Amino acid sequence: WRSSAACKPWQLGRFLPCIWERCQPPSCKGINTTVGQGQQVRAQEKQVSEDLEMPLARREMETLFQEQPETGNQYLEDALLRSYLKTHLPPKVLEEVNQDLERFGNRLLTKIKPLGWECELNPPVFQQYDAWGRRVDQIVTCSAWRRMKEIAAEEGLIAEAYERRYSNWSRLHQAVKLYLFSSSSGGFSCPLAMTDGAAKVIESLGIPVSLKNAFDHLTSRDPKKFWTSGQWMTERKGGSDVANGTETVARKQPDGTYRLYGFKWFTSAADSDVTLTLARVVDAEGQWPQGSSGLSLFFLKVRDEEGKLNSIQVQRLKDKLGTRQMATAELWLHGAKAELISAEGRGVASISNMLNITRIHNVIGAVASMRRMISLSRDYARRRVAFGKLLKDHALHMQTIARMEVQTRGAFLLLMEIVRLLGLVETNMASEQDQLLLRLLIPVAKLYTGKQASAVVVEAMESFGGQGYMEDTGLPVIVRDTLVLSIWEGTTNILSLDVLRSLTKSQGQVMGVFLSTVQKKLELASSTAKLEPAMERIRGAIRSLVQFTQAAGSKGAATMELAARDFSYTLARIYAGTLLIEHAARPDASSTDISAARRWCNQELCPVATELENSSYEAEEVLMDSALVYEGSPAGGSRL
Ligand code: UCC
Repeated sequence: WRSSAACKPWQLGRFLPCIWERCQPPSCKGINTTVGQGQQVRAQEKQVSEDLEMPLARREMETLFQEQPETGNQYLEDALLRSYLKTHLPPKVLEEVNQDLERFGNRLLTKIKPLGWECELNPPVFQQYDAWGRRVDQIVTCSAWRRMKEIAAEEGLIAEAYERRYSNWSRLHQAVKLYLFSSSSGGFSCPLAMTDGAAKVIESLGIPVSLKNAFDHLTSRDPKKFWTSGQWMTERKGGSDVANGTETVARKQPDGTYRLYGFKWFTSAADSDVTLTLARVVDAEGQWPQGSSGLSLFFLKVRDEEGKLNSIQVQRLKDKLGTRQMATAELWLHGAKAELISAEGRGVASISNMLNITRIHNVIGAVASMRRMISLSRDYARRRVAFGKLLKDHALHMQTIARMEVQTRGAFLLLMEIVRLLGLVETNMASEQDQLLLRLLIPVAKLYTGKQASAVVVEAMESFGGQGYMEDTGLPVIVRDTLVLSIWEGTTNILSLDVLRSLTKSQGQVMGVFLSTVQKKLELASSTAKLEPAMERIRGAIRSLVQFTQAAGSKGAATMELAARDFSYTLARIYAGTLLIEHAARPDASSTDISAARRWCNQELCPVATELENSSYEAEEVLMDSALVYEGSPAGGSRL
């Protein structure tokens, strides 16, 4: 290692690989050194560092290390969250919730975040056979994952919503805790989403006697008692068209229970204790009904009292792009014992109660990942110097982060609005309008925030330069885990069609409620002059939206289906803009609140009207869509 003519790699770039090998200090080659050798090596290293022949590049490396971005107590650092709670919560509730969240923020920082990283480093492993050849189908999870389950119970991450100690604000309190938990949870947010959904289904059934025990476990604060639930919907034919894709059948048993036979292709958090799933009940002739009205909802325990699987075999774990901390499996049901919990043929309608909850959790995950990336990005900008100054002093860099911030603020307020409404519904304080609005806003928010989050986290990753692309920074994990949000729990198009379903089901009433709610919120904000330009843009978008609905109404269902995505985006942008205006009209609003509202409203608020004007929903354009897609494809000729 002594500097010598033969050992100066920087002068011998061409021969670097072989010479560099010879020049490594012994310890670098994995050879242990004795104490004496160690001293010698240190002296030699000193000499090297003083070597005036050391090239500039090498010397600079000594100071090139970047400072790691860090965040503190997430709750204390989230200005929008705190101002929202201060504005909406009654003082007594605010005092207690504030204390709880500050404490939880500290626990997240010091205890939970490291566990989340451990979950990432130790993904679940599938052990199919034991050492003696017996089939065991064990999904082995790490201790940090199991600890997350205990923490979820201790923190009441499900219980909080069902105990209702803060009446209609309990749901919001729970959602805020889940929002803070999400990015540190090591993927444990996923089983919590489904657990919440299962508890909701059971509660909406009136907590039947047979499910009372399960409900108590799912909503328990006792780590020893707490259960998580899965949601087994997706089969081999796909996850969107549940009505035609479900092949699992249910055979009634003499004791009134059922045995399920089928193959579940995509079961998230397969280590859960219980699950809800769909199947077709076999009749006396051995036939089973097809389509949506042939589906019924079942509850089952994954294992029996002795820990043996309930006639279930695990085929394999899924090899996913992200959410690798969480076991997603393919499962064979070979007569799994289950309880029918919906009316026969009402499976989809019943499981919708679960879907609406898990879709809200999806929104929570989307907003949380945007917030996390921006927090890291803004901290990094305070530390990293480039072109002679800190990143935060580069106006273009700040503009980029500020644009992400505005997106995140709009998404956050959408989330708060939904959980506020849900809290009212769950405590029988909601009007019929509130219920309709909630039904509409859940798919709107799910589809819109899923897309926003994907865009924001990728943009935020770029703000770290090459470091953002490095696995060991943890940033790619956030990106990967976020990308699933626009896919699971219903893709963007499926959710857009669900928006239309809510319109049809209510015979258009949801639109009336949407428009009148926006109008009311704007009226309340009208005294704030600085918000007038933003309000005028919302009013203009509403006029265009009304014109669109009138025009589309005369064109029929096919046009509406083609416009579904643009229509849903329009609703999301108008409603989030209105919420930002409402928040900025508070007496103690800041200039940044006003700016966020103004900037949000400066984007195109009614894309569906623009696309209608562009004739995008006309028959010729539909043909052209296919022509564009299939040009040059061997299938093109036959398709066109
Ligand atoms: O399982 C998965 C991954 C789990 C991971 C969860 C973690 C997430 C948390 C993230 C945290 C970070 S992914 C698999 C998820 N699968 C889906 O989301 C399914 C997607 N497909 C759909 O949503 C479809 O639109 C279906 C299945 C709902 C379509 O089924 P149908 O049978 O064709 O629909 P119908 O016939 O229109 O509706 C049947 C009934 C109707 O009620 P009735 O009969 O009274 O008129 C509908 O109004 O169901 C009602 N319904 C709803 N009601 C349908 N959807 C809803 C809804 N969203 N809300 C209320």
